[in-house]
Amino acid sequence: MDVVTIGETMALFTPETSGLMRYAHTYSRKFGGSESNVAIGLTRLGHRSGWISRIGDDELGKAMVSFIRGEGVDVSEVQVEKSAQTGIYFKELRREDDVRVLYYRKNSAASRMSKNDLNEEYIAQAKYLHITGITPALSDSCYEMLKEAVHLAKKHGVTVVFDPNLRKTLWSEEKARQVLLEFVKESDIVLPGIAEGKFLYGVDDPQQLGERFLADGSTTCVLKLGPRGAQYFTREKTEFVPSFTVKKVIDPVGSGDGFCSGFLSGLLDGLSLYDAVRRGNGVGAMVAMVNGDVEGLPDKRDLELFINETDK
Ligand code: KDG
Repeated sequence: MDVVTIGETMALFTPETSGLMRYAHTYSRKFGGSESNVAIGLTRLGHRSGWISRIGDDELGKAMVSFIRGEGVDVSEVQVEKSAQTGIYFKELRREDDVRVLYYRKNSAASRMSKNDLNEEYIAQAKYLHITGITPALSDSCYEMLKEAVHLAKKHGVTVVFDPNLRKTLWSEEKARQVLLEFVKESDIVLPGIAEGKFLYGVDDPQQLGERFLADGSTTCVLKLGPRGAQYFTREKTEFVPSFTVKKVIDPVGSGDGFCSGFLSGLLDGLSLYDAVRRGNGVGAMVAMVNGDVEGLPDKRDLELFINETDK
């Protein structure tokens, strides 16, 4: 396995019309979850990924696992929870530049994950463990599980990659700050956005943020700067990597996950950090141009065409 990831995925309903959701009558049903988005992004680019999770014993859960398995992700570590349901979420496309996410996930099947869901050997054989700040916000048992997953990864020399993915609606700001910083300190690579950096350290200057993340222990910090691109920081070097022109943003949700899969794909292929970040930028941009979290994720050929043809 190249990358193992852990987290909740939900059935995703999007109104077929834009505007306030109260006027929507028909919805499309897709699936989305930050961690499985990354896992799918990686298989599209030719890598091997596995996703650890729990689903409800229900039709949406079954369809979700079939879908993710169909994308080539290993789902052998997904458990079925009899006493809770698969979570769902809605993406309300209010206006072109205003997408809102609404969750119906409290006490969901995935929020019941616990340390018992972890198979040490499964984590040990991966090159990277990918985690996000969403999982510890789901429940105390998920928080404990994630800490244990990181402990197992470190024990076996697996590189820990952390995307803070701040979700303010899931927990209090104080708790979020404390727990996210705890995971930052345990991770080898961190992939924050500027807003998350500001939330954690109270500054929004990229250089200062990069230095703060490195001072807290990561060896690499890639700061996502939205449509501008991204800047990476190591102890030796920092470089800004510009993004690609996106003709029209259709749905930016999932772009950060696309970035992460592109970046990890670059590392797995032995690219320089600059080129790995550039690959991340390319995937992130392509995801934003398509409705859905994962529908815009490219295969390698599409990605190369996009990277070579855009901004020539
Ligand atoms: O990054 C995209 C995610 O926000 C989406 O898939 C839903 O995982 C999700 C979450 O918890 O917000």
